[in-house]
Amino acid sequence: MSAAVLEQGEDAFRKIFRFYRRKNPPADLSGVLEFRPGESRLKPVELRVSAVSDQDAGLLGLQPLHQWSAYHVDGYPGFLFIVNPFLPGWQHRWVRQCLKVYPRKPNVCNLDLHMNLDSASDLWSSSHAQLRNRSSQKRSEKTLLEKLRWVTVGFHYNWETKKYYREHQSPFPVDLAELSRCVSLACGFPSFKAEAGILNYYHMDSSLGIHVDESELDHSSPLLSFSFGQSSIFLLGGLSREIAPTPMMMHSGDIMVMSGASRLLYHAVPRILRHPRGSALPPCLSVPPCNNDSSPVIEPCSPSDWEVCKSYLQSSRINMTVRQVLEEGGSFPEEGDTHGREMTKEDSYYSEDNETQGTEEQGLTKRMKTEEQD
Ligand SMILES: O=C(O)CCC(=O)C(=O)O
Ligand SMILES: [Mn+2]
Repeated sequence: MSAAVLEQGEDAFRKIFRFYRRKNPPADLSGVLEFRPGESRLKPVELRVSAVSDQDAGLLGLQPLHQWSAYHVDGYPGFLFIVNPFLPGWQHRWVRQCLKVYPRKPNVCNLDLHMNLDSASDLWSSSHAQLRNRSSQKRSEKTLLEKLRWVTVGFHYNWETKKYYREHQSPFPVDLAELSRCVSLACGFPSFKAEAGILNYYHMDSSLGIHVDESELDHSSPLLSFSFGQSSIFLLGGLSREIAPTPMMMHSGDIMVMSGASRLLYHAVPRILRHPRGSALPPCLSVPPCNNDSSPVIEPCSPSDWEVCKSYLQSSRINMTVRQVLEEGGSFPEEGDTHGREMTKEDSYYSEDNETQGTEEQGLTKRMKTEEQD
């Protein structure tokens, strides 16, 4: 049955979500939009190519802006898709940051609840040897890194209250802020400020539930999304779940920008797709990491770090979303009983003495499922 047959109905989004999440028999992917020239639903976008110098783009591992391919999709004003603009060998550096650096304290991750801070602070050291030596055939116990589901940086999203709090923040990573600044300048959002990041770590059975990102206080700023590793299907819907979503293919290195009329659209990731022919990784990740060019912005990925990342990515996808939370010059509201007050230990979903394990899990499972459910 093609996805088009399922378009009508009360919750058209859910039907299509289930259609693409199905593994057996595998869903027909012929209706999934691929971002390539000649596709009738796409319109090439003129980026602000002079907004970022070739040199500054290069320091982030990005091609000169005039070489990027970016598209609008018919029917989704404000939605922009940039086809992998990374230089060969440079996605590797971002993947390493996602696995080795961003999960460290003071950033927050799903594992904080289940372990003491010492081991949580070093997921990489506890996992790298096992990952590096793993043969792809062998089933072995999951490393901590493979149990990582999300990391938050900057203003930490609270999964329970679905809010951000002034008092619950850690520094936003400088390299990721620079990458976000470059993309937002290229797309015509010069005042965008990277204030909160949610990193999602997916494995082959993971999916991300149907949702709208509306917790940010400023919806006039775009939401940026960066994907690495295995490909996935992304469903972009409308302002209501009754509107059937468009399935889109996201590959490693692709960037999406949700802005304007598309900023508050329903969306979801029903399926991660293993790279088909031969190699376990897509060609852009099958090259060695670029280590001969130094960058003051992003640390290199050594060949031995890449061995670990490579093993991880054989069955994983990483997505980083970057958001501006406050409007320009704005602050958190002072009213209400949760906004604006000092955060107590009980408010923090990773504190040890509250009952938030359940609530954190609820928030997480609602958003991200790792088994075939529903
Ligand atoms: O993984 C993705 O592509 C989407 C992530 C997302 O929608 C989110 O983090 O809000
Ligand atoms: Mn989202």
